[in-house]
Amino acid sequence: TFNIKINGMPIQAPKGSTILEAAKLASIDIPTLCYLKEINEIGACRICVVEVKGAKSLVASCMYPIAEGMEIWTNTPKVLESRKKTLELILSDHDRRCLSCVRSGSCELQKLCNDLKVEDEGQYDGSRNTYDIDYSAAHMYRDNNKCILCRRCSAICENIQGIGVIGANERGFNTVIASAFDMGLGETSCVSCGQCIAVCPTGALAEKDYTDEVFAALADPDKYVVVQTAPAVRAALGEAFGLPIGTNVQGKMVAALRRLGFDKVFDTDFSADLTIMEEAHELIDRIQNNGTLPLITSCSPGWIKYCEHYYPDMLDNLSSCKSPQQMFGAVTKTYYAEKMGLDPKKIVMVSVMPCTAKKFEIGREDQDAAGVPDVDISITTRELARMIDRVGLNFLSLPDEEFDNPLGESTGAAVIFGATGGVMEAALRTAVEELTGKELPSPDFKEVRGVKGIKEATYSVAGLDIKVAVASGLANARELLERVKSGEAEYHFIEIMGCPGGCVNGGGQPQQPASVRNFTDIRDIRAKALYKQDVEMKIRKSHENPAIKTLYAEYFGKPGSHKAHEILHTSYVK
Ligand code: HC1
Repeated sequence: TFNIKINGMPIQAPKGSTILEAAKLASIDIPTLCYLKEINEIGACRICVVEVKGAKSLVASCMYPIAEGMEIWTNTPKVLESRKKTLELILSDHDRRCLSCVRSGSCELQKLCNDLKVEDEGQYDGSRNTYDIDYSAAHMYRDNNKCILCRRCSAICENIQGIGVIGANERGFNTVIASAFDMGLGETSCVSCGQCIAVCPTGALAEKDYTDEVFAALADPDKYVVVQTAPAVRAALGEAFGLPIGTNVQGKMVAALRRLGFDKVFDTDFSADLTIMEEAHELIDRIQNNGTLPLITSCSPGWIKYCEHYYPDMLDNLSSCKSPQQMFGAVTKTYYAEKMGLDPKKIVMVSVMPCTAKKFEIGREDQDAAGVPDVDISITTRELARMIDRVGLNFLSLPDEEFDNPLGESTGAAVIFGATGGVMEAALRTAVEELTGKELPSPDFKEVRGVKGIKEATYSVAGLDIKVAVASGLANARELLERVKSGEAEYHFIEIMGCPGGCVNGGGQPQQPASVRNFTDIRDIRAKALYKQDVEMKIRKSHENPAIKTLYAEYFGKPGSHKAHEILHTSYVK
């Protein structure tokens, strides 16, 4: 450790710490704007400046390493004035219609302006850049009038997702974050993961909001409006209402949806179990019948689009299973509609997802088992939070309620889908029992858990070494796929999730500011909420879900049947 002084107070901090990190140890939050740990470490915005004894000018604390005996001041008039001036300069070229902004209340720029006592937003008004809003993508819009050029979005797109469809064009005052040749985002090979939205500090990037369409459906007496909620939503929705990260709010979420007026409140976890039935069957079939291996999971639509764009030669490796979101819609509009005597055309299937790519997925081809789209509207966790606020539901004081049945019944295997490695573990719980014909001594496959970008394991099952790998985040996916293509690694089964850490860290989850993200692994904490629920559930294997057993007995026959293929499987675009 080094001995340093911050604001005259002696502290010790580990060697290699930055001033920002050392200050945190002394309970001082130095404000940041561009800096995002391991994602955007460019020291450019100058909000985090501090004084260091002996340094000629203020230094950027996010990048500046501490040294033995260093003396630092984080709160002098010079420091505070500098930060304030930086904010005033940002505001001089910023759309300041904050009241109607989607990020009002969660905007990091707004909070900094308040904290640093910016009183005159127009202090440095002069020339302004104005931009058309880019609505070309299916899942989001880009409003450069609210962009502060922090580059978090382009950094996560390039460094973490390995895609790089947005970046800085032009120079100086004309600098603008855009795609190559100023194409609309919808014309690029953007995969709709929404990670750029998750890290944007302002309202420059946001999902397309479909809450009005949901309210309209709910108000229409001719429509039967069914909602499904993804595994990861329950692990993060509470954050939008001030609850600690990692609070599982399943019960209150169900209560809120019921009070919003949905006719049925169901759970995507049900169809996650169904996915496992189909995918485990597909895996065993490919292993036993020399099918294309490795089999790769197909539930993450960002990953699917990435595979179509960047690895078209591996499309045969993809599972043909629709994602649980889509299977849910397909089962609702076929089996459930028939059972309940409902006209599928009158059912409005709404999904609540941690994901922005799900908005794109609902419009894909071959996702219409009943002749109408399997899913009609997909909203993010954030949009659901907005709906709850709009109708004045006091989320925190709602009771805990249960999902409706039968499509609300699920298992521990399904709920862990929301974390990286969860689909793999759920599939193994079923596939191994199927292959051995014996009950597993424990349903846990802990080797595939955790936030590491690439995980590998080998399991000896019925005389066969089954090799598996799990990747999350698309740069990690690329690394893994390159190893497979070069022959350096061989697997039977691979799980890929588009977002780093899996759906818990999806692009549609409540945004956490840099002040939290830089010091907390939100992926890990949210995932823990799901693994905790798994352990607490009575049934932890998909093939033991009684509602799934009934569904096969009454409708599909067995996994991989002709009818299952027609309704639950899909195809990809080469
Ligand atoms: Fe996911 Fe999935 S786990 S993709 O991460 O397979 O979005 O949560 O709903 O469809 O079940 C997301 C989460 C989600 C699907 C499931």
